[in-house]
Amino acid sequence: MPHSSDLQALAGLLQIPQRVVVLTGAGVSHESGIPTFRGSGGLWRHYRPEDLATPQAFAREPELVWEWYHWRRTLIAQARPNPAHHALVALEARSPDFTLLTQNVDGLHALAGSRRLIEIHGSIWEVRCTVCQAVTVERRLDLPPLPRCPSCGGLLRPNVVWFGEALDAERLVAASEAAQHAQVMLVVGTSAVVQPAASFALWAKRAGACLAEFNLEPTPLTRHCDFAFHGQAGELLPAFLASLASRL
Ligand code: BV8
Ligand code: ZN
Repeated sequence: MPHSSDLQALAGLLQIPQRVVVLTGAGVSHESGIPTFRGSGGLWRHYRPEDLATPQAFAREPELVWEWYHWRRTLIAQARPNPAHHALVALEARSPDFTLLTQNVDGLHALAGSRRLIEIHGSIWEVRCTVCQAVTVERRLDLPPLPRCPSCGGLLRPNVVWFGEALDAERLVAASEAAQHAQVMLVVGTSAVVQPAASFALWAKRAGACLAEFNLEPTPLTRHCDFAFHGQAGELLPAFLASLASRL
């Protein structure tokens, strides 16, 4: 479908309060210095996320998978929210009915101040015991190569959703509910290949939402969008908020 790249027109839509849902991916953290999963300069050595972010990889080589997460945790610990994260906090502040769905596990949306936030793939700052299932926040960067549960000695894993694993049922229901009731849905910095996250945008569209993509490059979602803005989220989103403010 032909889509508009008229930021003013999209801003016009939000003059009356709407149910706004935003779906973000790794692209929104890219300008904070965190590599994306599939873009150029991809995530780590010659591995694909689908090779490492799986229960099978963890069962086979827990040291390698933890080495990847130790590397990412150290990188993310030095990262700060960028203008894209801050623009989404400002959008939440002016939207009475707002939900931010993120595929990112880096915690930067929460750090920026987003509150109506669902981290659908979990958090790199939480660990879960593979034996007693205890979940704890763990921010230390000097963990042993294979961290152990303090209460039962079981092997700890990052408390994130790996490929082949189901999303947390509560979060999945909340996310799909929000998507299906959205009147405007923004999709920011995602290649829209990972499921079921990418489908949230299609469910919103099918339920009548206006769909707007903010991404560096076209994605499989672009053709379903009413608006598509191609560029850096850290520039596009503040410009979008500025056009909203100029209409007050
Ligand atoms: C499940 C957490 C079933 C770990 C991640 C159809 C239906 C259901 C499932 C499937 C299906 N088809 C395939 C599947 C299986 C699989 C899947 O989706 N595979 C893909 C590869 C095809 N899905 C699953 O396994 C999911 N589970 O379905 O379970 C089930 C049900 C019941 C019982 C048992 C099982 C679980 C998927 C979750 C996987 N976990 N992460 C971790 O992070 O360590 S996914 C991983 O990819 C990250 O979370 C990441 O966020 C996510 C998506 O990637 P993106 O965020 O989009 O990042 P990417 O690099 O790809 O793209 C960045 C984009 O930003 C690019 O377009 C780039 O151009 C743009 N960009 C870059 N810089 C900027 C920018 N844009 C703007 N500004 C910039 N500056
Ligand atoms: Zn335990």
